[in-house]
Amino acid sequence: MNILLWQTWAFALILSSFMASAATVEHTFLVENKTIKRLCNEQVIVTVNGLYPGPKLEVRDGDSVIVHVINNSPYNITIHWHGVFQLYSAWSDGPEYITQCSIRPENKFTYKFNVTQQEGTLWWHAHASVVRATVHGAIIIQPRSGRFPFPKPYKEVPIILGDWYDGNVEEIIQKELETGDKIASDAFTINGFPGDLFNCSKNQMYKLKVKQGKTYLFRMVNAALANNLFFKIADHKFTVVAMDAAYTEPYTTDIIVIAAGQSADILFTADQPKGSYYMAASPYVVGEPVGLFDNSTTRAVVFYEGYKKLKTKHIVPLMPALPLHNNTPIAHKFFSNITGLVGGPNWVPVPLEVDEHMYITINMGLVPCPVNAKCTGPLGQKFASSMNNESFLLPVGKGYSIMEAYFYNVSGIYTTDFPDNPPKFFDFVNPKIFLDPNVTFTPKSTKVKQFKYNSTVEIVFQNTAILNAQSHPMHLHGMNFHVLAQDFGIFNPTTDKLKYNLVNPSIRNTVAVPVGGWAAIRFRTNNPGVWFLHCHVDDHNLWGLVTAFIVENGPTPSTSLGPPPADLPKC
Ligand SMILES: *[C@@H]1O[C@H](CO)[C@@H](O)[C@H](O)[C@H]1NC(C)=O
Ligand SMILES: *[C@@H]1O[C@H](CO)[C@@H](O)[C@H](O)[C@H]1NC(C)=O
Ligand SMILES: *[C@@H]1O[C@H](CO)[C@@H](O)[C@H](O)[C@H]1NC(C)=O
Ligand SMILES: *[C@@H]1O[C@H](CO)[C@@H](O)[C@H](O)[C@H]1NC(C)=O
Ligand SMILES: *[C@@H]1O[C@H](CO)[C@@H](O)[C@H](O)[C@H]1NC(C)=O
Ligand SMILES: *[C@@H]1O[C@H](CO)[C@@H](O)[C@H](O)[C@H]1NC(C)=O
Ligand SMILES: *[C@@H]1O[C@H](CO)[C@@H](O)[C@H](O)[C@H]1NC(C)=O
Ligand SMILES: *[C@@H]1O[C@H](CO)[C@@H](O)[C@H](O)[C@H]1NC(C)=O
Ligand SMILES: *[C@@H]1O[C@H](CO)[C@@H](O)[C@H](O)[C@H]1NC(C)=O
Ligand SMILES: *[C@@H]1O[C@H](CO)[C@@H](O)[C@H](O)[C@H]1NC(C)=O
Ligand SMILES: [Cu+2]
Repeated sequence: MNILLWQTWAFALILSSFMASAATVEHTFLVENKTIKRLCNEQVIVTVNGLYPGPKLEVRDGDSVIVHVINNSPYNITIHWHGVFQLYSAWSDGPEYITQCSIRPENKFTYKFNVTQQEGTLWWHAHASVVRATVHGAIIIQPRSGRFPFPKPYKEVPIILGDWYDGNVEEIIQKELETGDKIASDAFTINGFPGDLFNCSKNQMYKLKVKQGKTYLFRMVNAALANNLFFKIADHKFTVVAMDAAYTEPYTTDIIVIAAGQSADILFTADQPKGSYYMAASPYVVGEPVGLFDNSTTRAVVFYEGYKKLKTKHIVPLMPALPLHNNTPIAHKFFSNITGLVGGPNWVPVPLEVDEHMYITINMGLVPCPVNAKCTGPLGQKFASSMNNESFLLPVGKGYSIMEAYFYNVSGIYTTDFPDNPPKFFDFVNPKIFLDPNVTFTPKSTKVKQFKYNSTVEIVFQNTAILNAQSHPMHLHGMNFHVLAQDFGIFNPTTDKLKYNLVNPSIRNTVAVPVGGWAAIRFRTNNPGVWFLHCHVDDHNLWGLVTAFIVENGPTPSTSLGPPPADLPKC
């Protein structure tokens, strides 16, 4: 072997052993007030380390993560690591009243977890009230090998989509909960900026400078509180390579549809003539009248290096044509066309034997306005939402989170009788049930479902048309699932099971259940703990469209949940 080759080989060896060893990534998240100006007003918002969007957390698969969260904000907060499995570390998952009580102002808590067999883009966000509106950021998990299952991109670019409320978002949502009504955001944002379609925002626009011919990897997150979004760049195409940090068969498209809570890894090649092009996002919403949702468009600019030299005149970027807000065929095509990368890194085959079947209806609905209160929701009542007609009540003021109550055998916090089926069957998707008083009112409860360790669970989520048919992005903590099929109408077990893709379905943590339709998912309960299941549209979540899955311990100490960390906040 000649000396040069040998050196190269030795260097490669050192590099690969360096690559293979797991590291500890440690950060401090200081949660604090910060005054920033968006639209035409200054607002005090809550940030992590003064940043909006928050700092990106970059790790490699296999790393240990330690994040010291110091709460100097005026609100109770927790942080959730959205999509991170939290294998055997459920105490670090974060949802308030589910796995922990919140970190009160002037208190702190240290989250500790390992990243295990995941690659791609996820995100972190506050998981108490609606603090996440401004407290969120990307989690980027690099492959431990340093190799992607696609050509190495020239650069990686976080694209965080969000929404903005022209006021104090906590107060706005509190008001919404009191009056029982719904309040829409005032703008969407790309990397924190609403863009030049808004007053006072001409200079508040994200700009991405690209080199012609190069390929960029977009680390995209939909962090908006309440909306699914369409995303386009004029004259360009994308190749989706992962969703929710699970690799997909490369999928080429000129539009991205990203539901609230979802994340995506997207290749973007600057293959057009040197110029400037808008990137833009607008809502995908069905079944809601304008006023109840934000129908605005946010935009940013992709600017080719060297373009200014060619053209000295005022530059007007090309604008992509976005679909109308209710274009369901585009959303359905995108979601149903994505398939998993069989045999790729961390691919998991679909479990074929099912132990537990659940059929879960997703309902909007009402609860009665409290006596002496004035409610401005439909029929003068309050909005509520439910699954199988159980509208979830967090165990506020009871002294324990659900997981602490489970771990310490404390009774009176929750019950384990969340139903496997809806209490009554009717024409779920018929628009005539819009305000049918027989079915619109829903009871409140704190019902969860308990599973044996390592059960295979199949859930069919069924959207209904009560109060209006919408697309709900359902998010499960702690475990990814395969999306077997999704379609419109009422799920028919005989005919619709034939549509299941058991070969290469996409693996996700959040599924957008089609409007007036259903989605079937399957997963294995391989992670002991208490796992939140909820709609990622925050008002639906706060109105009760949530439950939790308790996964029992496995047979050995190493497959069991340990005791809570000593610094876990007390209620
Ligand atoms: C943060 O801002 C809120 C809302 O403006 C205010 O009520 C609170 O006093 C501020 N807290 C701190 C610690 O600055
Ligand atoms: C992370 O993995 C290491 C090595 O397997 C283990 O010792 C440690 O307890 C794990 N940490 C957490 C928080 O699960
Ligand atoms: C911008 O300001 C003008 C004048 O105050 C107002 O008429 C218009 O509605 C505003 N546009 C937006 C998008 O807020
Ligand atoms: C939403 O805005 C678009 C223009 O951006 C408009 O064409 C459409 O009619 C609006 N939708 C509604 C329901 O007003
Ligand atoms: C992609 O979507 C279109 C339109 O919904 C559908 O006709 C086609 O079968 C889908 N392809 C795949 C591979 O799912
Ligand atoms: C809770 O109850 C289970 C089953 O009865 C028991 O194994 C466990 O030790 C109890 N845990 C505590 C903390 O008392
Ligand atoms: C509600 O009750 C009325 C009267 O009993 C009945 O006609 C109607 O079909 C019921 N609606 C549903 C959705 O069950
Ligand atoms: C939900 O429960 C309430 C109270 O029992 C009942 O009136 C209503 O019909 C149920 N709704 C549905 C959708 O099952
Ligand atoms: C989980 O169940 C599957 C299928 O029954 C089995 O192959 C696997 O070994 C089990 N895993 C554990 C950790 O028990
Ligand atoms: C903050 O948390 C504490 C303890 O859980 C609770 O007593 C208090 O009501 C919470 N505050 C708010 C505003 O939710
Ligand atoms: Cu929802």
